[in-house]
Amino acid sequence: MPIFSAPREDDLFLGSSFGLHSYGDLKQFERFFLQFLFDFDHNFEKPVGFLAPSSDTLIFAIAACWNLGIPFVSFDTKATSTELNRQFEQVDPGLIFANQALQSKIDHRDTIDIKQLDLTRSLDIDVVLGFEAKNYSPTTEPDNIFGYFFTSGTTTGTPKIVPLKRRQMLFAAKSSAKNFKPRKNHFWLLCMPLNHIGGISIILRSLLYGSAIFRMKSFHPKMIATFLTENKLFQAASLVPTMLRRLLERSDFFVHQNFKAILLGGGPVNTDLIKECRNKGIPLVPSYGMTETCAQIAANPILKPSGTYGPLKSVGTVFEPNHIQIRDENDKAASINTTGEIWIKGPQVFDGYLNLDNKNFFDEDGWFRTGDFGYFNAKNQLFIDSRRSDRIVTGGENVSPFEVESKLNKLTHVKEAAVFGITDNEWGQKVAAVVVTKNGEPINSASIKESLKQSLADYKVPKEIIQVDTLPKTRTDKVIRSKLPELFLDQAE
Ligand code: S0N
Ligand code: MG
Ligand code: MG
Repeated sequence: MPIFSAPREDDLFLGSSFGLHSYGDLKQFERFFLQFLFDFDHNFEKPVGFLAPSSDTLIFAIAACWNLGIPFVSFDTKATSTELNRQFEQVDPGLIFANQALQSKIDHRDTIDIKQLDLTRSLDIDVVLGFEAKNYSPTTEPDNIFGYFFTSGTTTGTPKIVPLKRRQMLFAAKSSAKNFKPRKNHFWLLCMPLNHIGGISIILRSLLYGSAIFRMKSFHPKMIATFLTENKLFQAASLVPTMLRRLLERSDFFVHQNFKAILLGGGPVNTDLIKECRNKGIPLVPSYGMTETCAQIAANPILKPSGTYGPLKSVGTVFEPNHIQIRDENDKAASINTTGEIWIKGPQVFDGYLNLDNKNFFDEDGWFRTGDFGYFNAKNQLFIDSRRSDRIVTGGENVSPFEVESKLNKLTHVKEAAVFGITDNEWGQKVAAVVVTKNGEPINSASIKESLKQSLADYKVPKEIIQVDTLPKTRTDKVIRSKLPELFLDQAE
């Protein structure tokens, strides 16, 4: 059943060149999808895999997985063949639906061209936008896995896998909806890739609340500026800080008076960007969250027209009944306005990484240790001071320095290497490496980068490679990563 018919052309810039697509009947798609899985003998004990850029088909397939209770795993299309094949080993998808251009990255596994699920083949399309809102009960298979997500690695550089359960996702979607109140017929802009929780949770919110998704194939600042400024149907957008910066660089970027919020997440944000939004009347909602918490777990409130802004640097208050505890170095609760490590517990927090000893990540009372540092003020507003030094956040992507180091160390002329993040205007942080070569042989940065690109997604490849004589180390011969920026920053470009 269509929920509402297509908006008029002058309401929305209809036309395929704008990346606006119509949605058909999800129920019909679900039957088609399920039949497909049976025909291909999918082993329902295993997740369904997707390796494809954002598309309507992928959105429908993920929505169908939720409705049918089938776990899925969506892989990073930017990952190299080496990375992907290792990830396939780790999660073992039963079937992989892949975009044709990406199939060559997959070794020894059956793949199906995702085009075969194409809506135009499976659906008799009536132009409809959005899903039918459905009140999902948290008691529907609450402990089943919704999906598996990859996050940056362990000390060995292998990515960690976060299994997220249906009840956790449901809780997270409901928490964020209390703030956003997504409504039918309103668009949520989806311009993030569909392998991270930030993009995928838009689909779930839409399924729950019937808000429509306006999907863009890739991040296109000019188009987004036009849409959000001129179109009254847009209500929300999820962005990472790099995307927001690119939008603010445009003099024509404003938002329509109906527009409610840009949900900003995926990494620290420069306060200049927040100030600029405030000056331009762009409602920005900085938040704090991660894959392990099914997206945001704290966020600023959506500002009412008469409201006053909260503190510039705060990521808002925690979504109840989740809890955040700030602990000092003795593991005791830190006092107000005192920085300590952030621990989290609550219904939208995951239960542990797949196939890892989770004792390192949870305490005996079930609190999850984030590795991030921050504090609360007297009004329970959360501030993030510093993110963990074993994770670089670049353009919203998490990079494990260990993973990059392990690849650098494999290069024949490299004696040892250390990888760290440098503050950067465009990316928030950019990946940098310091390298000690055998016999002090001079390095060729371009060729090192080229070699690394064979095995690492390009956003992980250091943008700066600095040759040094020695690395700062502890007495037990461990590199002191936190010292790297201060020691080598002036040698970076
Ligand atoms: C920022 C993006 C769009 C940049 O990609 P772009 O411009 O398309 O790059 P390319 O054209 O592919 O490449 C051009 C050059 O730029 C380099 N490059 C690309 N990306 C990066 C990067 N991230 N860092 C560093 N360099 C990058 C390429 O290497 C290439 O260089 P050369 O030519 O030298 O090879 C893109 O990166 C992007 O889409 N980022 C977002 C990813 C994302 O979704 N992150 C969110 C992850 N976090 C979460 O999901 C949890 C938080 C969360 O849930 C959330 C997050 C945001 C908003 C809301 C929420 C929520 O709580 O709901
Ligand atoms: Mg691009
Ligand atoms: Mg590239």
